[in-house]
Amino acid sequence: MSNYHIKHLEEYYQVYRKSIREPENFWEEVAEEHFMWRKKWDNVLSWDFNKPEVKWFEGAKLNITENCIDRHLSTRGDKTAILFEPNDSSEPAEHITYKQLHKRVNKFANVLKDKGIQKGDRVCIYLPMIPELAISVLACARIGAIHSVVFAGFSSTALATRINDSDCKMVIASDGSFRGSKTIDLKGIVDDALEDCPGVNSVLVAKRIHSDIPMKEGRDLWLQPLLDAASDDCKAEIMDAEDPLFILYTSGSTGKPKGMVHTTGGYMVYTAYTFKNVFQYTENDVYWCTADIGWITGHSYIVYGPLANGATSVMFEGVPSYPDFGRFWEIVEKHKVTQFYTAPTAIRALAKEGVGHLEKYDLSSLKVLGTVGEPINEEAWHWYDDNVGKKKAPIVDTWWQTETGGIMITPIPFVTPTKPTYATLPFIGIQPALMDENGKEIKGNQVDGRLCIKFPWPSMARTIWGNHQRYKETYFSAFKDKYFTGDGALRDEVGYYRITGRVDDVIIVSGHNLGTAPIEDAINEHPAVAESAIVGFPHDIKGNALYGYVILKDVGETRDHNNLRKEINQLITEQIGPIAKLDKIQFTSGLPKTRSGKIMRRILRKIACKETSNLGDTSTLLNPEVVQDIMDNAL
Ligand code: 7RM
Repeated sequence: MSNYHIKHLEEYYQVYRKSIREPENFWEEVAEEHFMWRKKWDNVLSWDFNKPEVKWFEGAKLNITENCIDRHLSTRGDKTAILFEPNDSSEPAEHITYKQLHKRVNKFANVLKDKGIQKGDRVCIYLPMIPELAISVLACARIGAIHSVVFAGFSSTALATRINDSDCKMVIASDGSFRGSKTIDLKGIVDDALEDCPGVNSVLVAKRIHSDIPMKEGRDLWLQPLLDAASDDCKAEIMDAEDPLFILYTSGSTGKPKGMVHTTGGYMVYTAYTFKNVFQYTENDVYWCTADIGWITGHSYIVYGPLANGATSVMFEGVPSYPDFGRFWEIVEKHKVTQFYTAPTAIRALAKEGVGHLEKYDLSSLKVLGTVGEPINEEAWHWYDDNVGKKKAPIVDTWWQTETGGIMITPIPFVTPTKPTYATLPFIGIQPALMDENGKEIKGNQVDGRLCIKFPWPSMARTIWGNHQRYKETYFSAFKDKYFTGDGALRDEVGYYRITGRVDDVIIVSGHNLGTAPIEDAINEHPAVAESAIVGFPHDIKGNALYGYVILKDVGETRDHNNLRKEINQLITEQIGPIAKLDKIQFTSGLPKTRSGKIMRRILRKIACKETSNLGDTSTLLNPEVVQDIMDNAL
């Protein structure tokens, strides 16, 4: 029996059982049969969630780019690997074949080497969704450099924090980017960030918008002439399975962003295996994930997972609304897209525009639809199913995290019967558990609790860069011997899971995970602000929007409140990015606090959500009188 491609529900249960009973044998077989190793492992798995330490395929040697590129050259050399669709629909799409990708990655890798980048060095990539982004990621992997991609919508302050945290030597950027009708001065943002980054000694700049930008002598270099001069032959660095492949930052509820570290062998095996099954990918399919490579979804399911399977992966530079809300469907028709993977926030935004845009295009190529990033509400699920998939393309609601590296709970299309708003069943090898507040596992069905994972899977993050203690505290301390996801979930009568959202303070706005702490930090920098707290409240399109409670320093502050609101949002834009702007700002005289001084966000959340009939236990409040005041003045 081939375990690699699951085609029936019976087979799913059979393979799932095997993956739980004999995880090592199971993953060893998958790894052995479907990948290219320079040397096989000495040991499949060793683990200890208490330390915590997890190692998969220890002792094995490989290079992930040989698996994603070289091994396809003889069979798929002229097949499109990356299909680049530009922001402007009148600019032609670019089909990059596996052979061309091989050459371009090798050239880029040689440029990196020539500029002094060595195995283990960190390279920050701050690029829009242009081919150079995927190519630079792979070029780093080719030479064993650790890439740290920072989403090119982050501000200079956010970029600088990430560059410094992982001590990046180099930044790869572009002169600017196109986003719909706008152009963005990315290089200017990089220049600002680098004022505070003494460790960066070179910046490679790709030309995208052809703007006349300042280049700093001795630091900044145009990329293209270097690529032109470089050899297209670069031997792949042989890596250990547990060598770091990349760092990707994710924001938490407190403190600075966490640099999640993913390693090479297990990440490759799991992203490739999930990609094949969750999208039922077959040889002539054209797969499109609309995420940005700046997020984990792009790393795992635009670059590594698809390329490891020799797939054609679409990379779209633009936005769903430009030149109009038909753009996604135009692209589906033009490239005959077979699998389409997007986020609930995009689905809601498209649904709001009606079906007129859809009707203009032929979507009959679509076989599988995917969603990821936040819980999908029932209305959006049905809109997607009825109008995009015409009830013929199953929806895979895929639950996973930056930390998990790959998809964890999901239907397998044509295999698992779907159910609106349910991510359904654990993927092969995944052992979920629901826990109660006392740390006991809740068995049986029709229950809800905190979602944990009981056993390691190959693509789990191994640590937080530079802070293993925080890794332990954040993920392995709430529940003994379990990985805690931070999400709540319920399990229905047949064992299907529905993810109900974060139980901590991360708020997901338009699919972006925003920690409350850094946003509050930005607000508090305003000279008139004393203190602030932000919470999420439901929003039709964004899923959640941000509501800020702000205490002004001077009670008699006479300045116009609307001006203050603008200034606060301006500060947030500068420090974090426009995505974190507040939709509502309420000025208040106090915040509900516990005796130990912690803000009771639960109460603020209820007020923001207009659910004030039952505020829950307020007995630990230091200042109950402010609650009524906040309710009376709620927006
Ligand atoms: C892939 C990604 C992770 C958080 C996660 C959840 C939420 C993601 C779903 C979902 C309900 C889903 N990585 N989440 N997918 N909630 N249903 N299908 O999004 O690190 O950026 O976010 O996103 O809360 O913990 S992430």
